[in-house]
Amino acid sequence: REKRKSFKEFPKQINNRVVDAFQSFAPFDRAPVWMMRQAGRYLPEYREIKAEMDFFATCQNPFIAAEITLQPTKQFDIDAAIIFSDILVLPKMMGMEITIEEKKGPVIANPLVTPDDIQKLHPPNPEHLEHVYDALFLTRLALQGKCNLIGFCGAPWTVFAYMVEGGSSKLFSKVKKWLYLYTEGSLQVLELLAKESAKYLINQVKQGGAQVVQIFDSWAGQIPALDYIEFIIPSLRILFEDFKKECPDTPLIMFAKDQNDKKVIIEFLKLTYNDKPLVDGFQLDSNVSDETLIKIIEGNRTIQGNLEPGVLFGTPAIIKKRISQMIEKLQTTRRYIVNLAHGLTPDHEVEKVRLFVQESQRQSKLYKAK
Ligand code: 1CP
Repeated sequence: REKRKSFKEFPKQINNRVVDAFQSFAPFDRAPVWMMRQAGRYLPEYREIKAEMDFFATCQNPFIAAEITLQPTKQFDIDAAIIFSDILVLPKMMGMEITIEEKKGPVIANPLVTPDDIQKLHPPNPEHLEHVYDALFLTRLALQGKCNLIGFCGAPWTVFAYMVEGGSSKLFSKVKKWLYLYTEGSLQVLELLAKESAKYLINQVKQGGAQVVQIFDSWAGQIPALDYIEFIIPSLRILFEDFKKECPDTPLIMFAKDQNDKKVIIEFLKLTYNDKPLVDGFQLDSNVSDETLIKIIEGNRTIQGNLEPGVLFGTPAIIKKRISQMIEKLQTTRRYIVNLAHGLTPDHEVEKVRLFVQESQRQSKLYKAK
């Protein structure tokens, strides 16, 4: 940590494809490729580490977190590493008692039940997040410029949903009750999370060396576009603006899963600071309409996505066909990053994932040459 704080310069960037995908003038041989949840239980080398350690313990040990982050970069020729951590690390440091359980996923012992519980929340002690910046720093050094490094956080709405539901949910009825009944309290928590998330991302960039950041709003699609625009985008705006004031040149990717309605995208496109976009790119799920794509391309923003991860359970023939269709559709812009529509899961096979990476690169090159 001492070394990190007095550090001056990272290794020269050899492969900058992901960052370049945010600039139309950068040279282009093929689209970059990385995958959400590329570090995780489908990798035997991850399971080996996890067999002996609790999930948050792996996140909190910078050396282990960096090692897990690097695992997929050793398996595949990918263009980005995403730091191994979780969207629940931040609320854990703000007073929520969170554990990750084997079959259940996240479990929160003290969820927010009524607005009186908001008092339980406090800004994180900055010391308690330093391990994330340490892990990023170690990863960035170890990558030696061979690919870009991505930092991330959960979006306020998705993190709030876990804080209220107490874990994973099917109905999201508790958080919906909060939003429509305790609206004022909900907006207060969303704003607090937005401000703390911005600081967290700024530190990931300035202290850890993250080169791009992504915001995961995995449960964005649980409410209609109207409510997302009225209640959720204002807190996201605070997050984006606070971040861009400090890191104007770091690309920001928004993932509002199942919320790619054209109306929502237009709201995101309108958000600017000093005449520069606040959202530089959109991670898209597989249900995106042509209208939405056109808006993003006209707005000169980057597209990331969007192969349904289930396709990778299929035969090589269907995997190749769906990749080809995705590239024909999305690589019409130079600002394109190949990814899945959502994360890899423990049942994915390493060889199919390898086929996805190799085939995407091959077809992207061919398409470009056309
Ligand atoms: O490789 C990577 O992508 C980096 C690591 C990463 C990321 C980006 C992890 C590790 N989690 C996340 C983000 C995250 N965490 C999201 C947003 C992305 C998404 O929608 O998938 C969400 C919703 C979570 C919450 C969470 N944490 C879940 C999902 C539960 C649910 O409600 O469906 C789970 C299972 C966790 C624990 C977790 N985080 C990461 C891993 C590898 C795991 C599994 C732990 C294990 O059993 O090994």
